[in-house]
Amino acid sequence: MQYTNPILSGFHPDPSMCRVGDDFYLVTSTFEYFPGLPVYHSTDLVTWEQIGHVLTRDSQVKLPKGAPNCLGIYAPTIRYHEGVYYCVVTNVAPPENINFFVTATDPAGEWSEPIRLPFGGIDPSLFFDDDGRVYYTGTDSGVFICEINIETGEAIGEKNYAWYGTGANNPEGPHLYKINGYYYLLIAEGGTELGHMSTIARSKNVFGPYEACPHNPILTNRGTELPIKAIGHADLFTDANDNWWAVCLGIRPLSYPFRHNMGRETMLVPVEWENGWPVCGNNSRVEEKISVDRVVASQTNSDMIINEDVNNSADNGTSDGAAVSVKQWHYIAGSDVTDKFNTTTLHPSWNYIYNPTGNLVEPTKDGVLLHGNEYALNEDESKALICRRQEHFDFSATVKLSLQNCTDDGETGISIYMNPRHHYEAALTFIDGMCSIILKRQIGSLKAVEKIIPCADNTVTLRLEGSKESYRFSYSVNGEDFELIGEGEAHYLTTEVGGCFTGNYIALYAAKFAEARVETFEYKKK
Ligand code: 6LW
Repeated sequence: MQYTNPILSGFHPDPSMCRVGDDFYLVTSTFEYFPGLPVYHSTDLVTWEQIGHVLTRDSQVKLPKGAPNCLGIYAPTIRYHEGVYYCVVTNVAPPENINFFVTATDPAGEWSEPIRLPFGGIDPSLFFDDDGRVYYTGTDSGVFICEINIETGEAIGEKNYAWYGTGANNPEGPHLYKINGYYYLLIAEGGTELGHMSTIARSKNVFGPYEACPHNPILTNRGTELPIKAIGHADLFTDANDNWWAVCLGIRPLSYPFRHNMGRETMLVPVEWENGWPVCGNNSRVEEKISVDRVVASQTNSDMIINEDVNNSADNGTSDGAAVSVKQWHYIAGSDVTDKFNTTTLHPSWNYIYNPTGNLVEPTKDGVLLHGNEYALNEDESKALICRRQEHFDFSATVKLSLQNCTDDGETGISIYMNPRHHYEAALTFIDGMCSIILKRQIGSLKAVEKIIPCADNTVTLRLEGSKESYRFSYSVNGEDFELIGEGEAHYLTTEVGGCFTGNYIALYAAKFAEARVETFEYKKK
């Protein structure tokens, strides 16, 4: 088997995996984006199909405002036990951290209402022991383990601080496993930046004492020349042929000095066992190109579609209006997308920032209507905005939109968006009664309108192109011939400059009471 890391490119941090038969299910953190926690399915570990989201309703989660601080939905864990999928997660919503789990019999959804857990901190995980007991692991002042009642979420007994790691900062992200009679506690250490790593310890007793692996860290790329950096926050699992694997996060910097714009991405690492300890990747290193003598699935030609009657809305933005199959409705991560916006549901790769409120975004059979509210793009509020991850360094994103109604500072456009304080956009607006295309950039407190181009028509096609060096904006009035509007440096829209735990999104928006209609959108990797 040969594959290339990341297996999920763009903003997909803190991966957690479970397998049922030949089917792998993976979830990643989403912070302020809604719906929360995309669920990906694969049978080969390389092609990942988004089959839904875990957190789709206000009754499950209320995302706190506060970007660009790191709030909202952190580090989930997905597990399967006796016919039920469990997803446990933290909503970092000051003044409290709400830890809860939801369940589903089909990982595509719907997932249940939350069951609240009596713990603070972050990075929850569940472990179902073979004697029927269930243990919660989490992180506050250290990594702790506590038995819980899985029906009610209540703690049974005390929290036990099990292991503080090997001495690096931020021991966190624990996952507990039982393998050949030992409890293994896998954690992340070193912080989620360049010093990131995974370490492991084991014990015959669930509450310890835990003995550290003699070759910790079992996963890290710190201090190496390898192109993937900041490897850590891993989850171990097996395939149906009993091969061991880990998923973990890592970053791909744009250049030196190391800055990354696509957030933390999901990597896949083969794992072998030696003397009762896991050996991950190439002696704990994670490479981009991996070739391993393994067969993942127990059967060939397994069907990617796991539930034919889910998402009966074969009401797919990618269709030409003809009936489409469930398979088309689903989204293969990292693939090109053409969205004609001719349905009343949005393609699953679109997100909102925060829980959607009111009727700011209205998908119709004739385009998505964006009803701008009083807020500008740089305000930390719910806005008339839909966005999708930047999944490749080199891409083009093309949108046809029309500005239908607008007050003085209203606008509609396409943005490359890290957070409310860091974004570049090309937009349509009215200036002195004249429709105009503008190029705006904001980097922290620096804000500029860099270009104003009068435009005879209120319908225009805007194109955003990304590369490791720059984001370029161009426009077309006939949809074919494009003229450059301007460009901005990629490295100012990076986590190291102005971000936190997320990666860049491509956003379509209307702001300051502008009314707009988005007709088509196309994302292509180059
Ligand atoms: C997560 C922590 C981490 O809770 O980053 O990389 C935090 N590891 O475990 C946010 O993703």
